[in-house]
Amino acid sequence: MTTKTTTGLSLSRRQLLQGGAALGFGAATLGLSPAWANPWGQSNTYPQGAVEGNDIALAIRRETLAINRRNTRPITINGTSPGPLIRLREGQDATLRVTNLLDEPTSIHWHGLILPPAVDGAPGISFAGIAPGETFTYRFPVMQNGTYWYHSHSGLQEQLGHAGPIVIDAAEREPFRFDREHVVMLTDWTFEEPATVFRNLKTAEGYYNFQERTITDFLADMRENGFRETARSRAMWARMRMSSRDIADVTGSTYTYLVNGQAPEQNWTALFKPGERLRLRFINGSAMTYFDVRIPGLKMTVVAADGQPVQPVPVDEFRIAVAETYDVIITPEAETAYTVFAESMDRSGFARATLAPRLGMEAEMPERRRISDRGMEAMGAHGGMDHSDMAGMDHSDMAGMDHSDMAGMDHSNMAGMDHSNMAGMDHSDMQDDTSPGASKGDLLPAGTAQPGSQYDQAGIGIDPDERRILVYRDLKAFRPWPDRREPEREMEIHLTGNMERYMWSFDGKKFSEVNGPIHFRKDERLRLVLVNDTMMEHPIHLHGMWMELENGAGELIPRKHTINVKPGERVSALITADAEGSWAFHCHLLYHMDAGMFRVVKVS
Ligand SMILES: [Cu+2]
Repeated sequence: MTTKTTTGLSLSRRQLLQGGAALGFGAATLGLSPAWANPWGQSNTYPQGAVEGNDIALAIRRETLAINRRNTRPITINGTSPGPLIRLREGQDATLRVTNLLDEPTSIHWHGLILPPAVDGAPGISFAGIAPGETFTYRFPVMQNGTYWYHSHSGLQEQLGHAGPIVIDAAEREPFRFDREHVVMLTDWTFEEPATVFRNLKTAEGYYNFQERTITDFLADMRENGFRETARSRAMWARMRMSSRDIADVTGSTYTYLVNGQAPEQNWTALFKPGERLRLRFINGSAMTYFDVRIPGLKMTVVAADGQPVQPVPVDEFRIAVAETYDVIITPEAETAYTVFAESMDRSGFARATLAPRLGMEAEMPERRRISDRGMEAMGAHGGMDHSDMAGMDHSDMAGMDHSDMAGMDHSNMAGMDHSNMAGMDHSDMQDDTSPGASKGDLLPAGTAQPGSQYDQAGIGIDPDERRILVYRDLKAFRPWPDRREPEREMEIHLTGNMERYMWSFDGKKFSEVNGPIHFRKDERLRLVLVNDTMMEHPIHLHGMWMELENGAGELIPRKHTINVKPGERVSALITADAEGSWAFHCHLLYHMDAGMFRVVKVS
């Protein structure tokens, strides 16, 4: 038995640890396993403990635990939720034995890891799932390094806390230095059963959206924009049967936002010595929540995205889509506390932690920002496009719309967009359900930013003039990735949905309605174009292969496992289809995936 486990503590001991003593430097002094130390002698604090070694055992069960000091029944991994940090080493062979102690099937997907399809962990694709009472052994070579995470790929289990962080230590020195590191895993917890949340979403549009505009908002708008403008803008949204506040479909009205399993009042605290370079490994392990992350008083330097090293980008704030990871370096110089503040994108709540030189210190929390409205920019990329996919919308009203209304609106998002290309686009291939997209004669050169993108925008509710905010345009690979071929063909997939009936799909078809997989030819280089025909963000995740985001970085094109597509946006990614087998491809918003925004990609 080579597994070293730091989670095998009695509950009282663990509670003691969570209470504070071990949150910072304590791990070593309390005699915990050296699992904390990585090859360069840095330490990592993560309150749920770590497992490492060549043979790791994980037990999945549902049990009573306190979350935000209230007893509830999450799914735990080795007794904690979120689960322990799994610490691997680039170049090792990993063996992970997962025992299902639930009364239903389960699974673990290793999010962002490149591995054989049989151990990818998406049930019904190349793996049957793990039956109750069964132990499934995942064995794979670890061929990469960086910050990743794991989660259930069965039903809605991820919403019950069946997730945890993965850190893979690099075989060689990484291209940035740091003295100490901390995992910051963000999740959204609800005391409701996930099935109830899903039912609520299906039966009542906007069920969790308690931030509908009020008469007070109306009066405030009127003062700002005048009566005509305000009335028209509201009438327009009403005609489109959408609320400009449908920014998140599940909100702080049911969610408690957690950092490493701790609610804002519990204030998870990580320690530092002034002058140290700290590496924070941010993981968005939420089911549904995008976060805007900042540490008031500190500049953050983004050094990795989705586990992959990028050219350093100094920022004041970054938005992290569901399932993304970002590594940042900070250097707190002062003997003072700092707040790590992660506001949910819709502003309905926040997660919070503290960085401090000593336990018990606290910094002020920044002022909460106002919820923002989705303006017409959400409709931006749709100029000239076929809206027939958007079944729930009545476009007849829009035809009659007085577009002079739009004059007063903020078109800045649209400025970078070239609509001329889109008008001439051929949408005929959208009708084909099994092979969206077809070979096209004139492909734009690889690495250039494609039209319709908003890579220089952070997205709704975030003001780029206020502070320096990370945008996709900033992401440049630390060094060029090996396959620099031009794409041989282009495949276009539309992200589609019907908000009223809570149906989410690709190319207008739910997963249950499609006949077969999307086909990639083995070893082909292809361009995947994602067009978001909906009013919501979708973080799109491809298993088994990287997606290289065509954000204009030329040969330093960055690669990602999850790409956020903003409302109305068109993004493109290059893929080297080198991973033979069947792979999941889906929106990483849990309820969108479950509703049908899911496909199988077959590489053969
Ligand atoms: Cu989605």
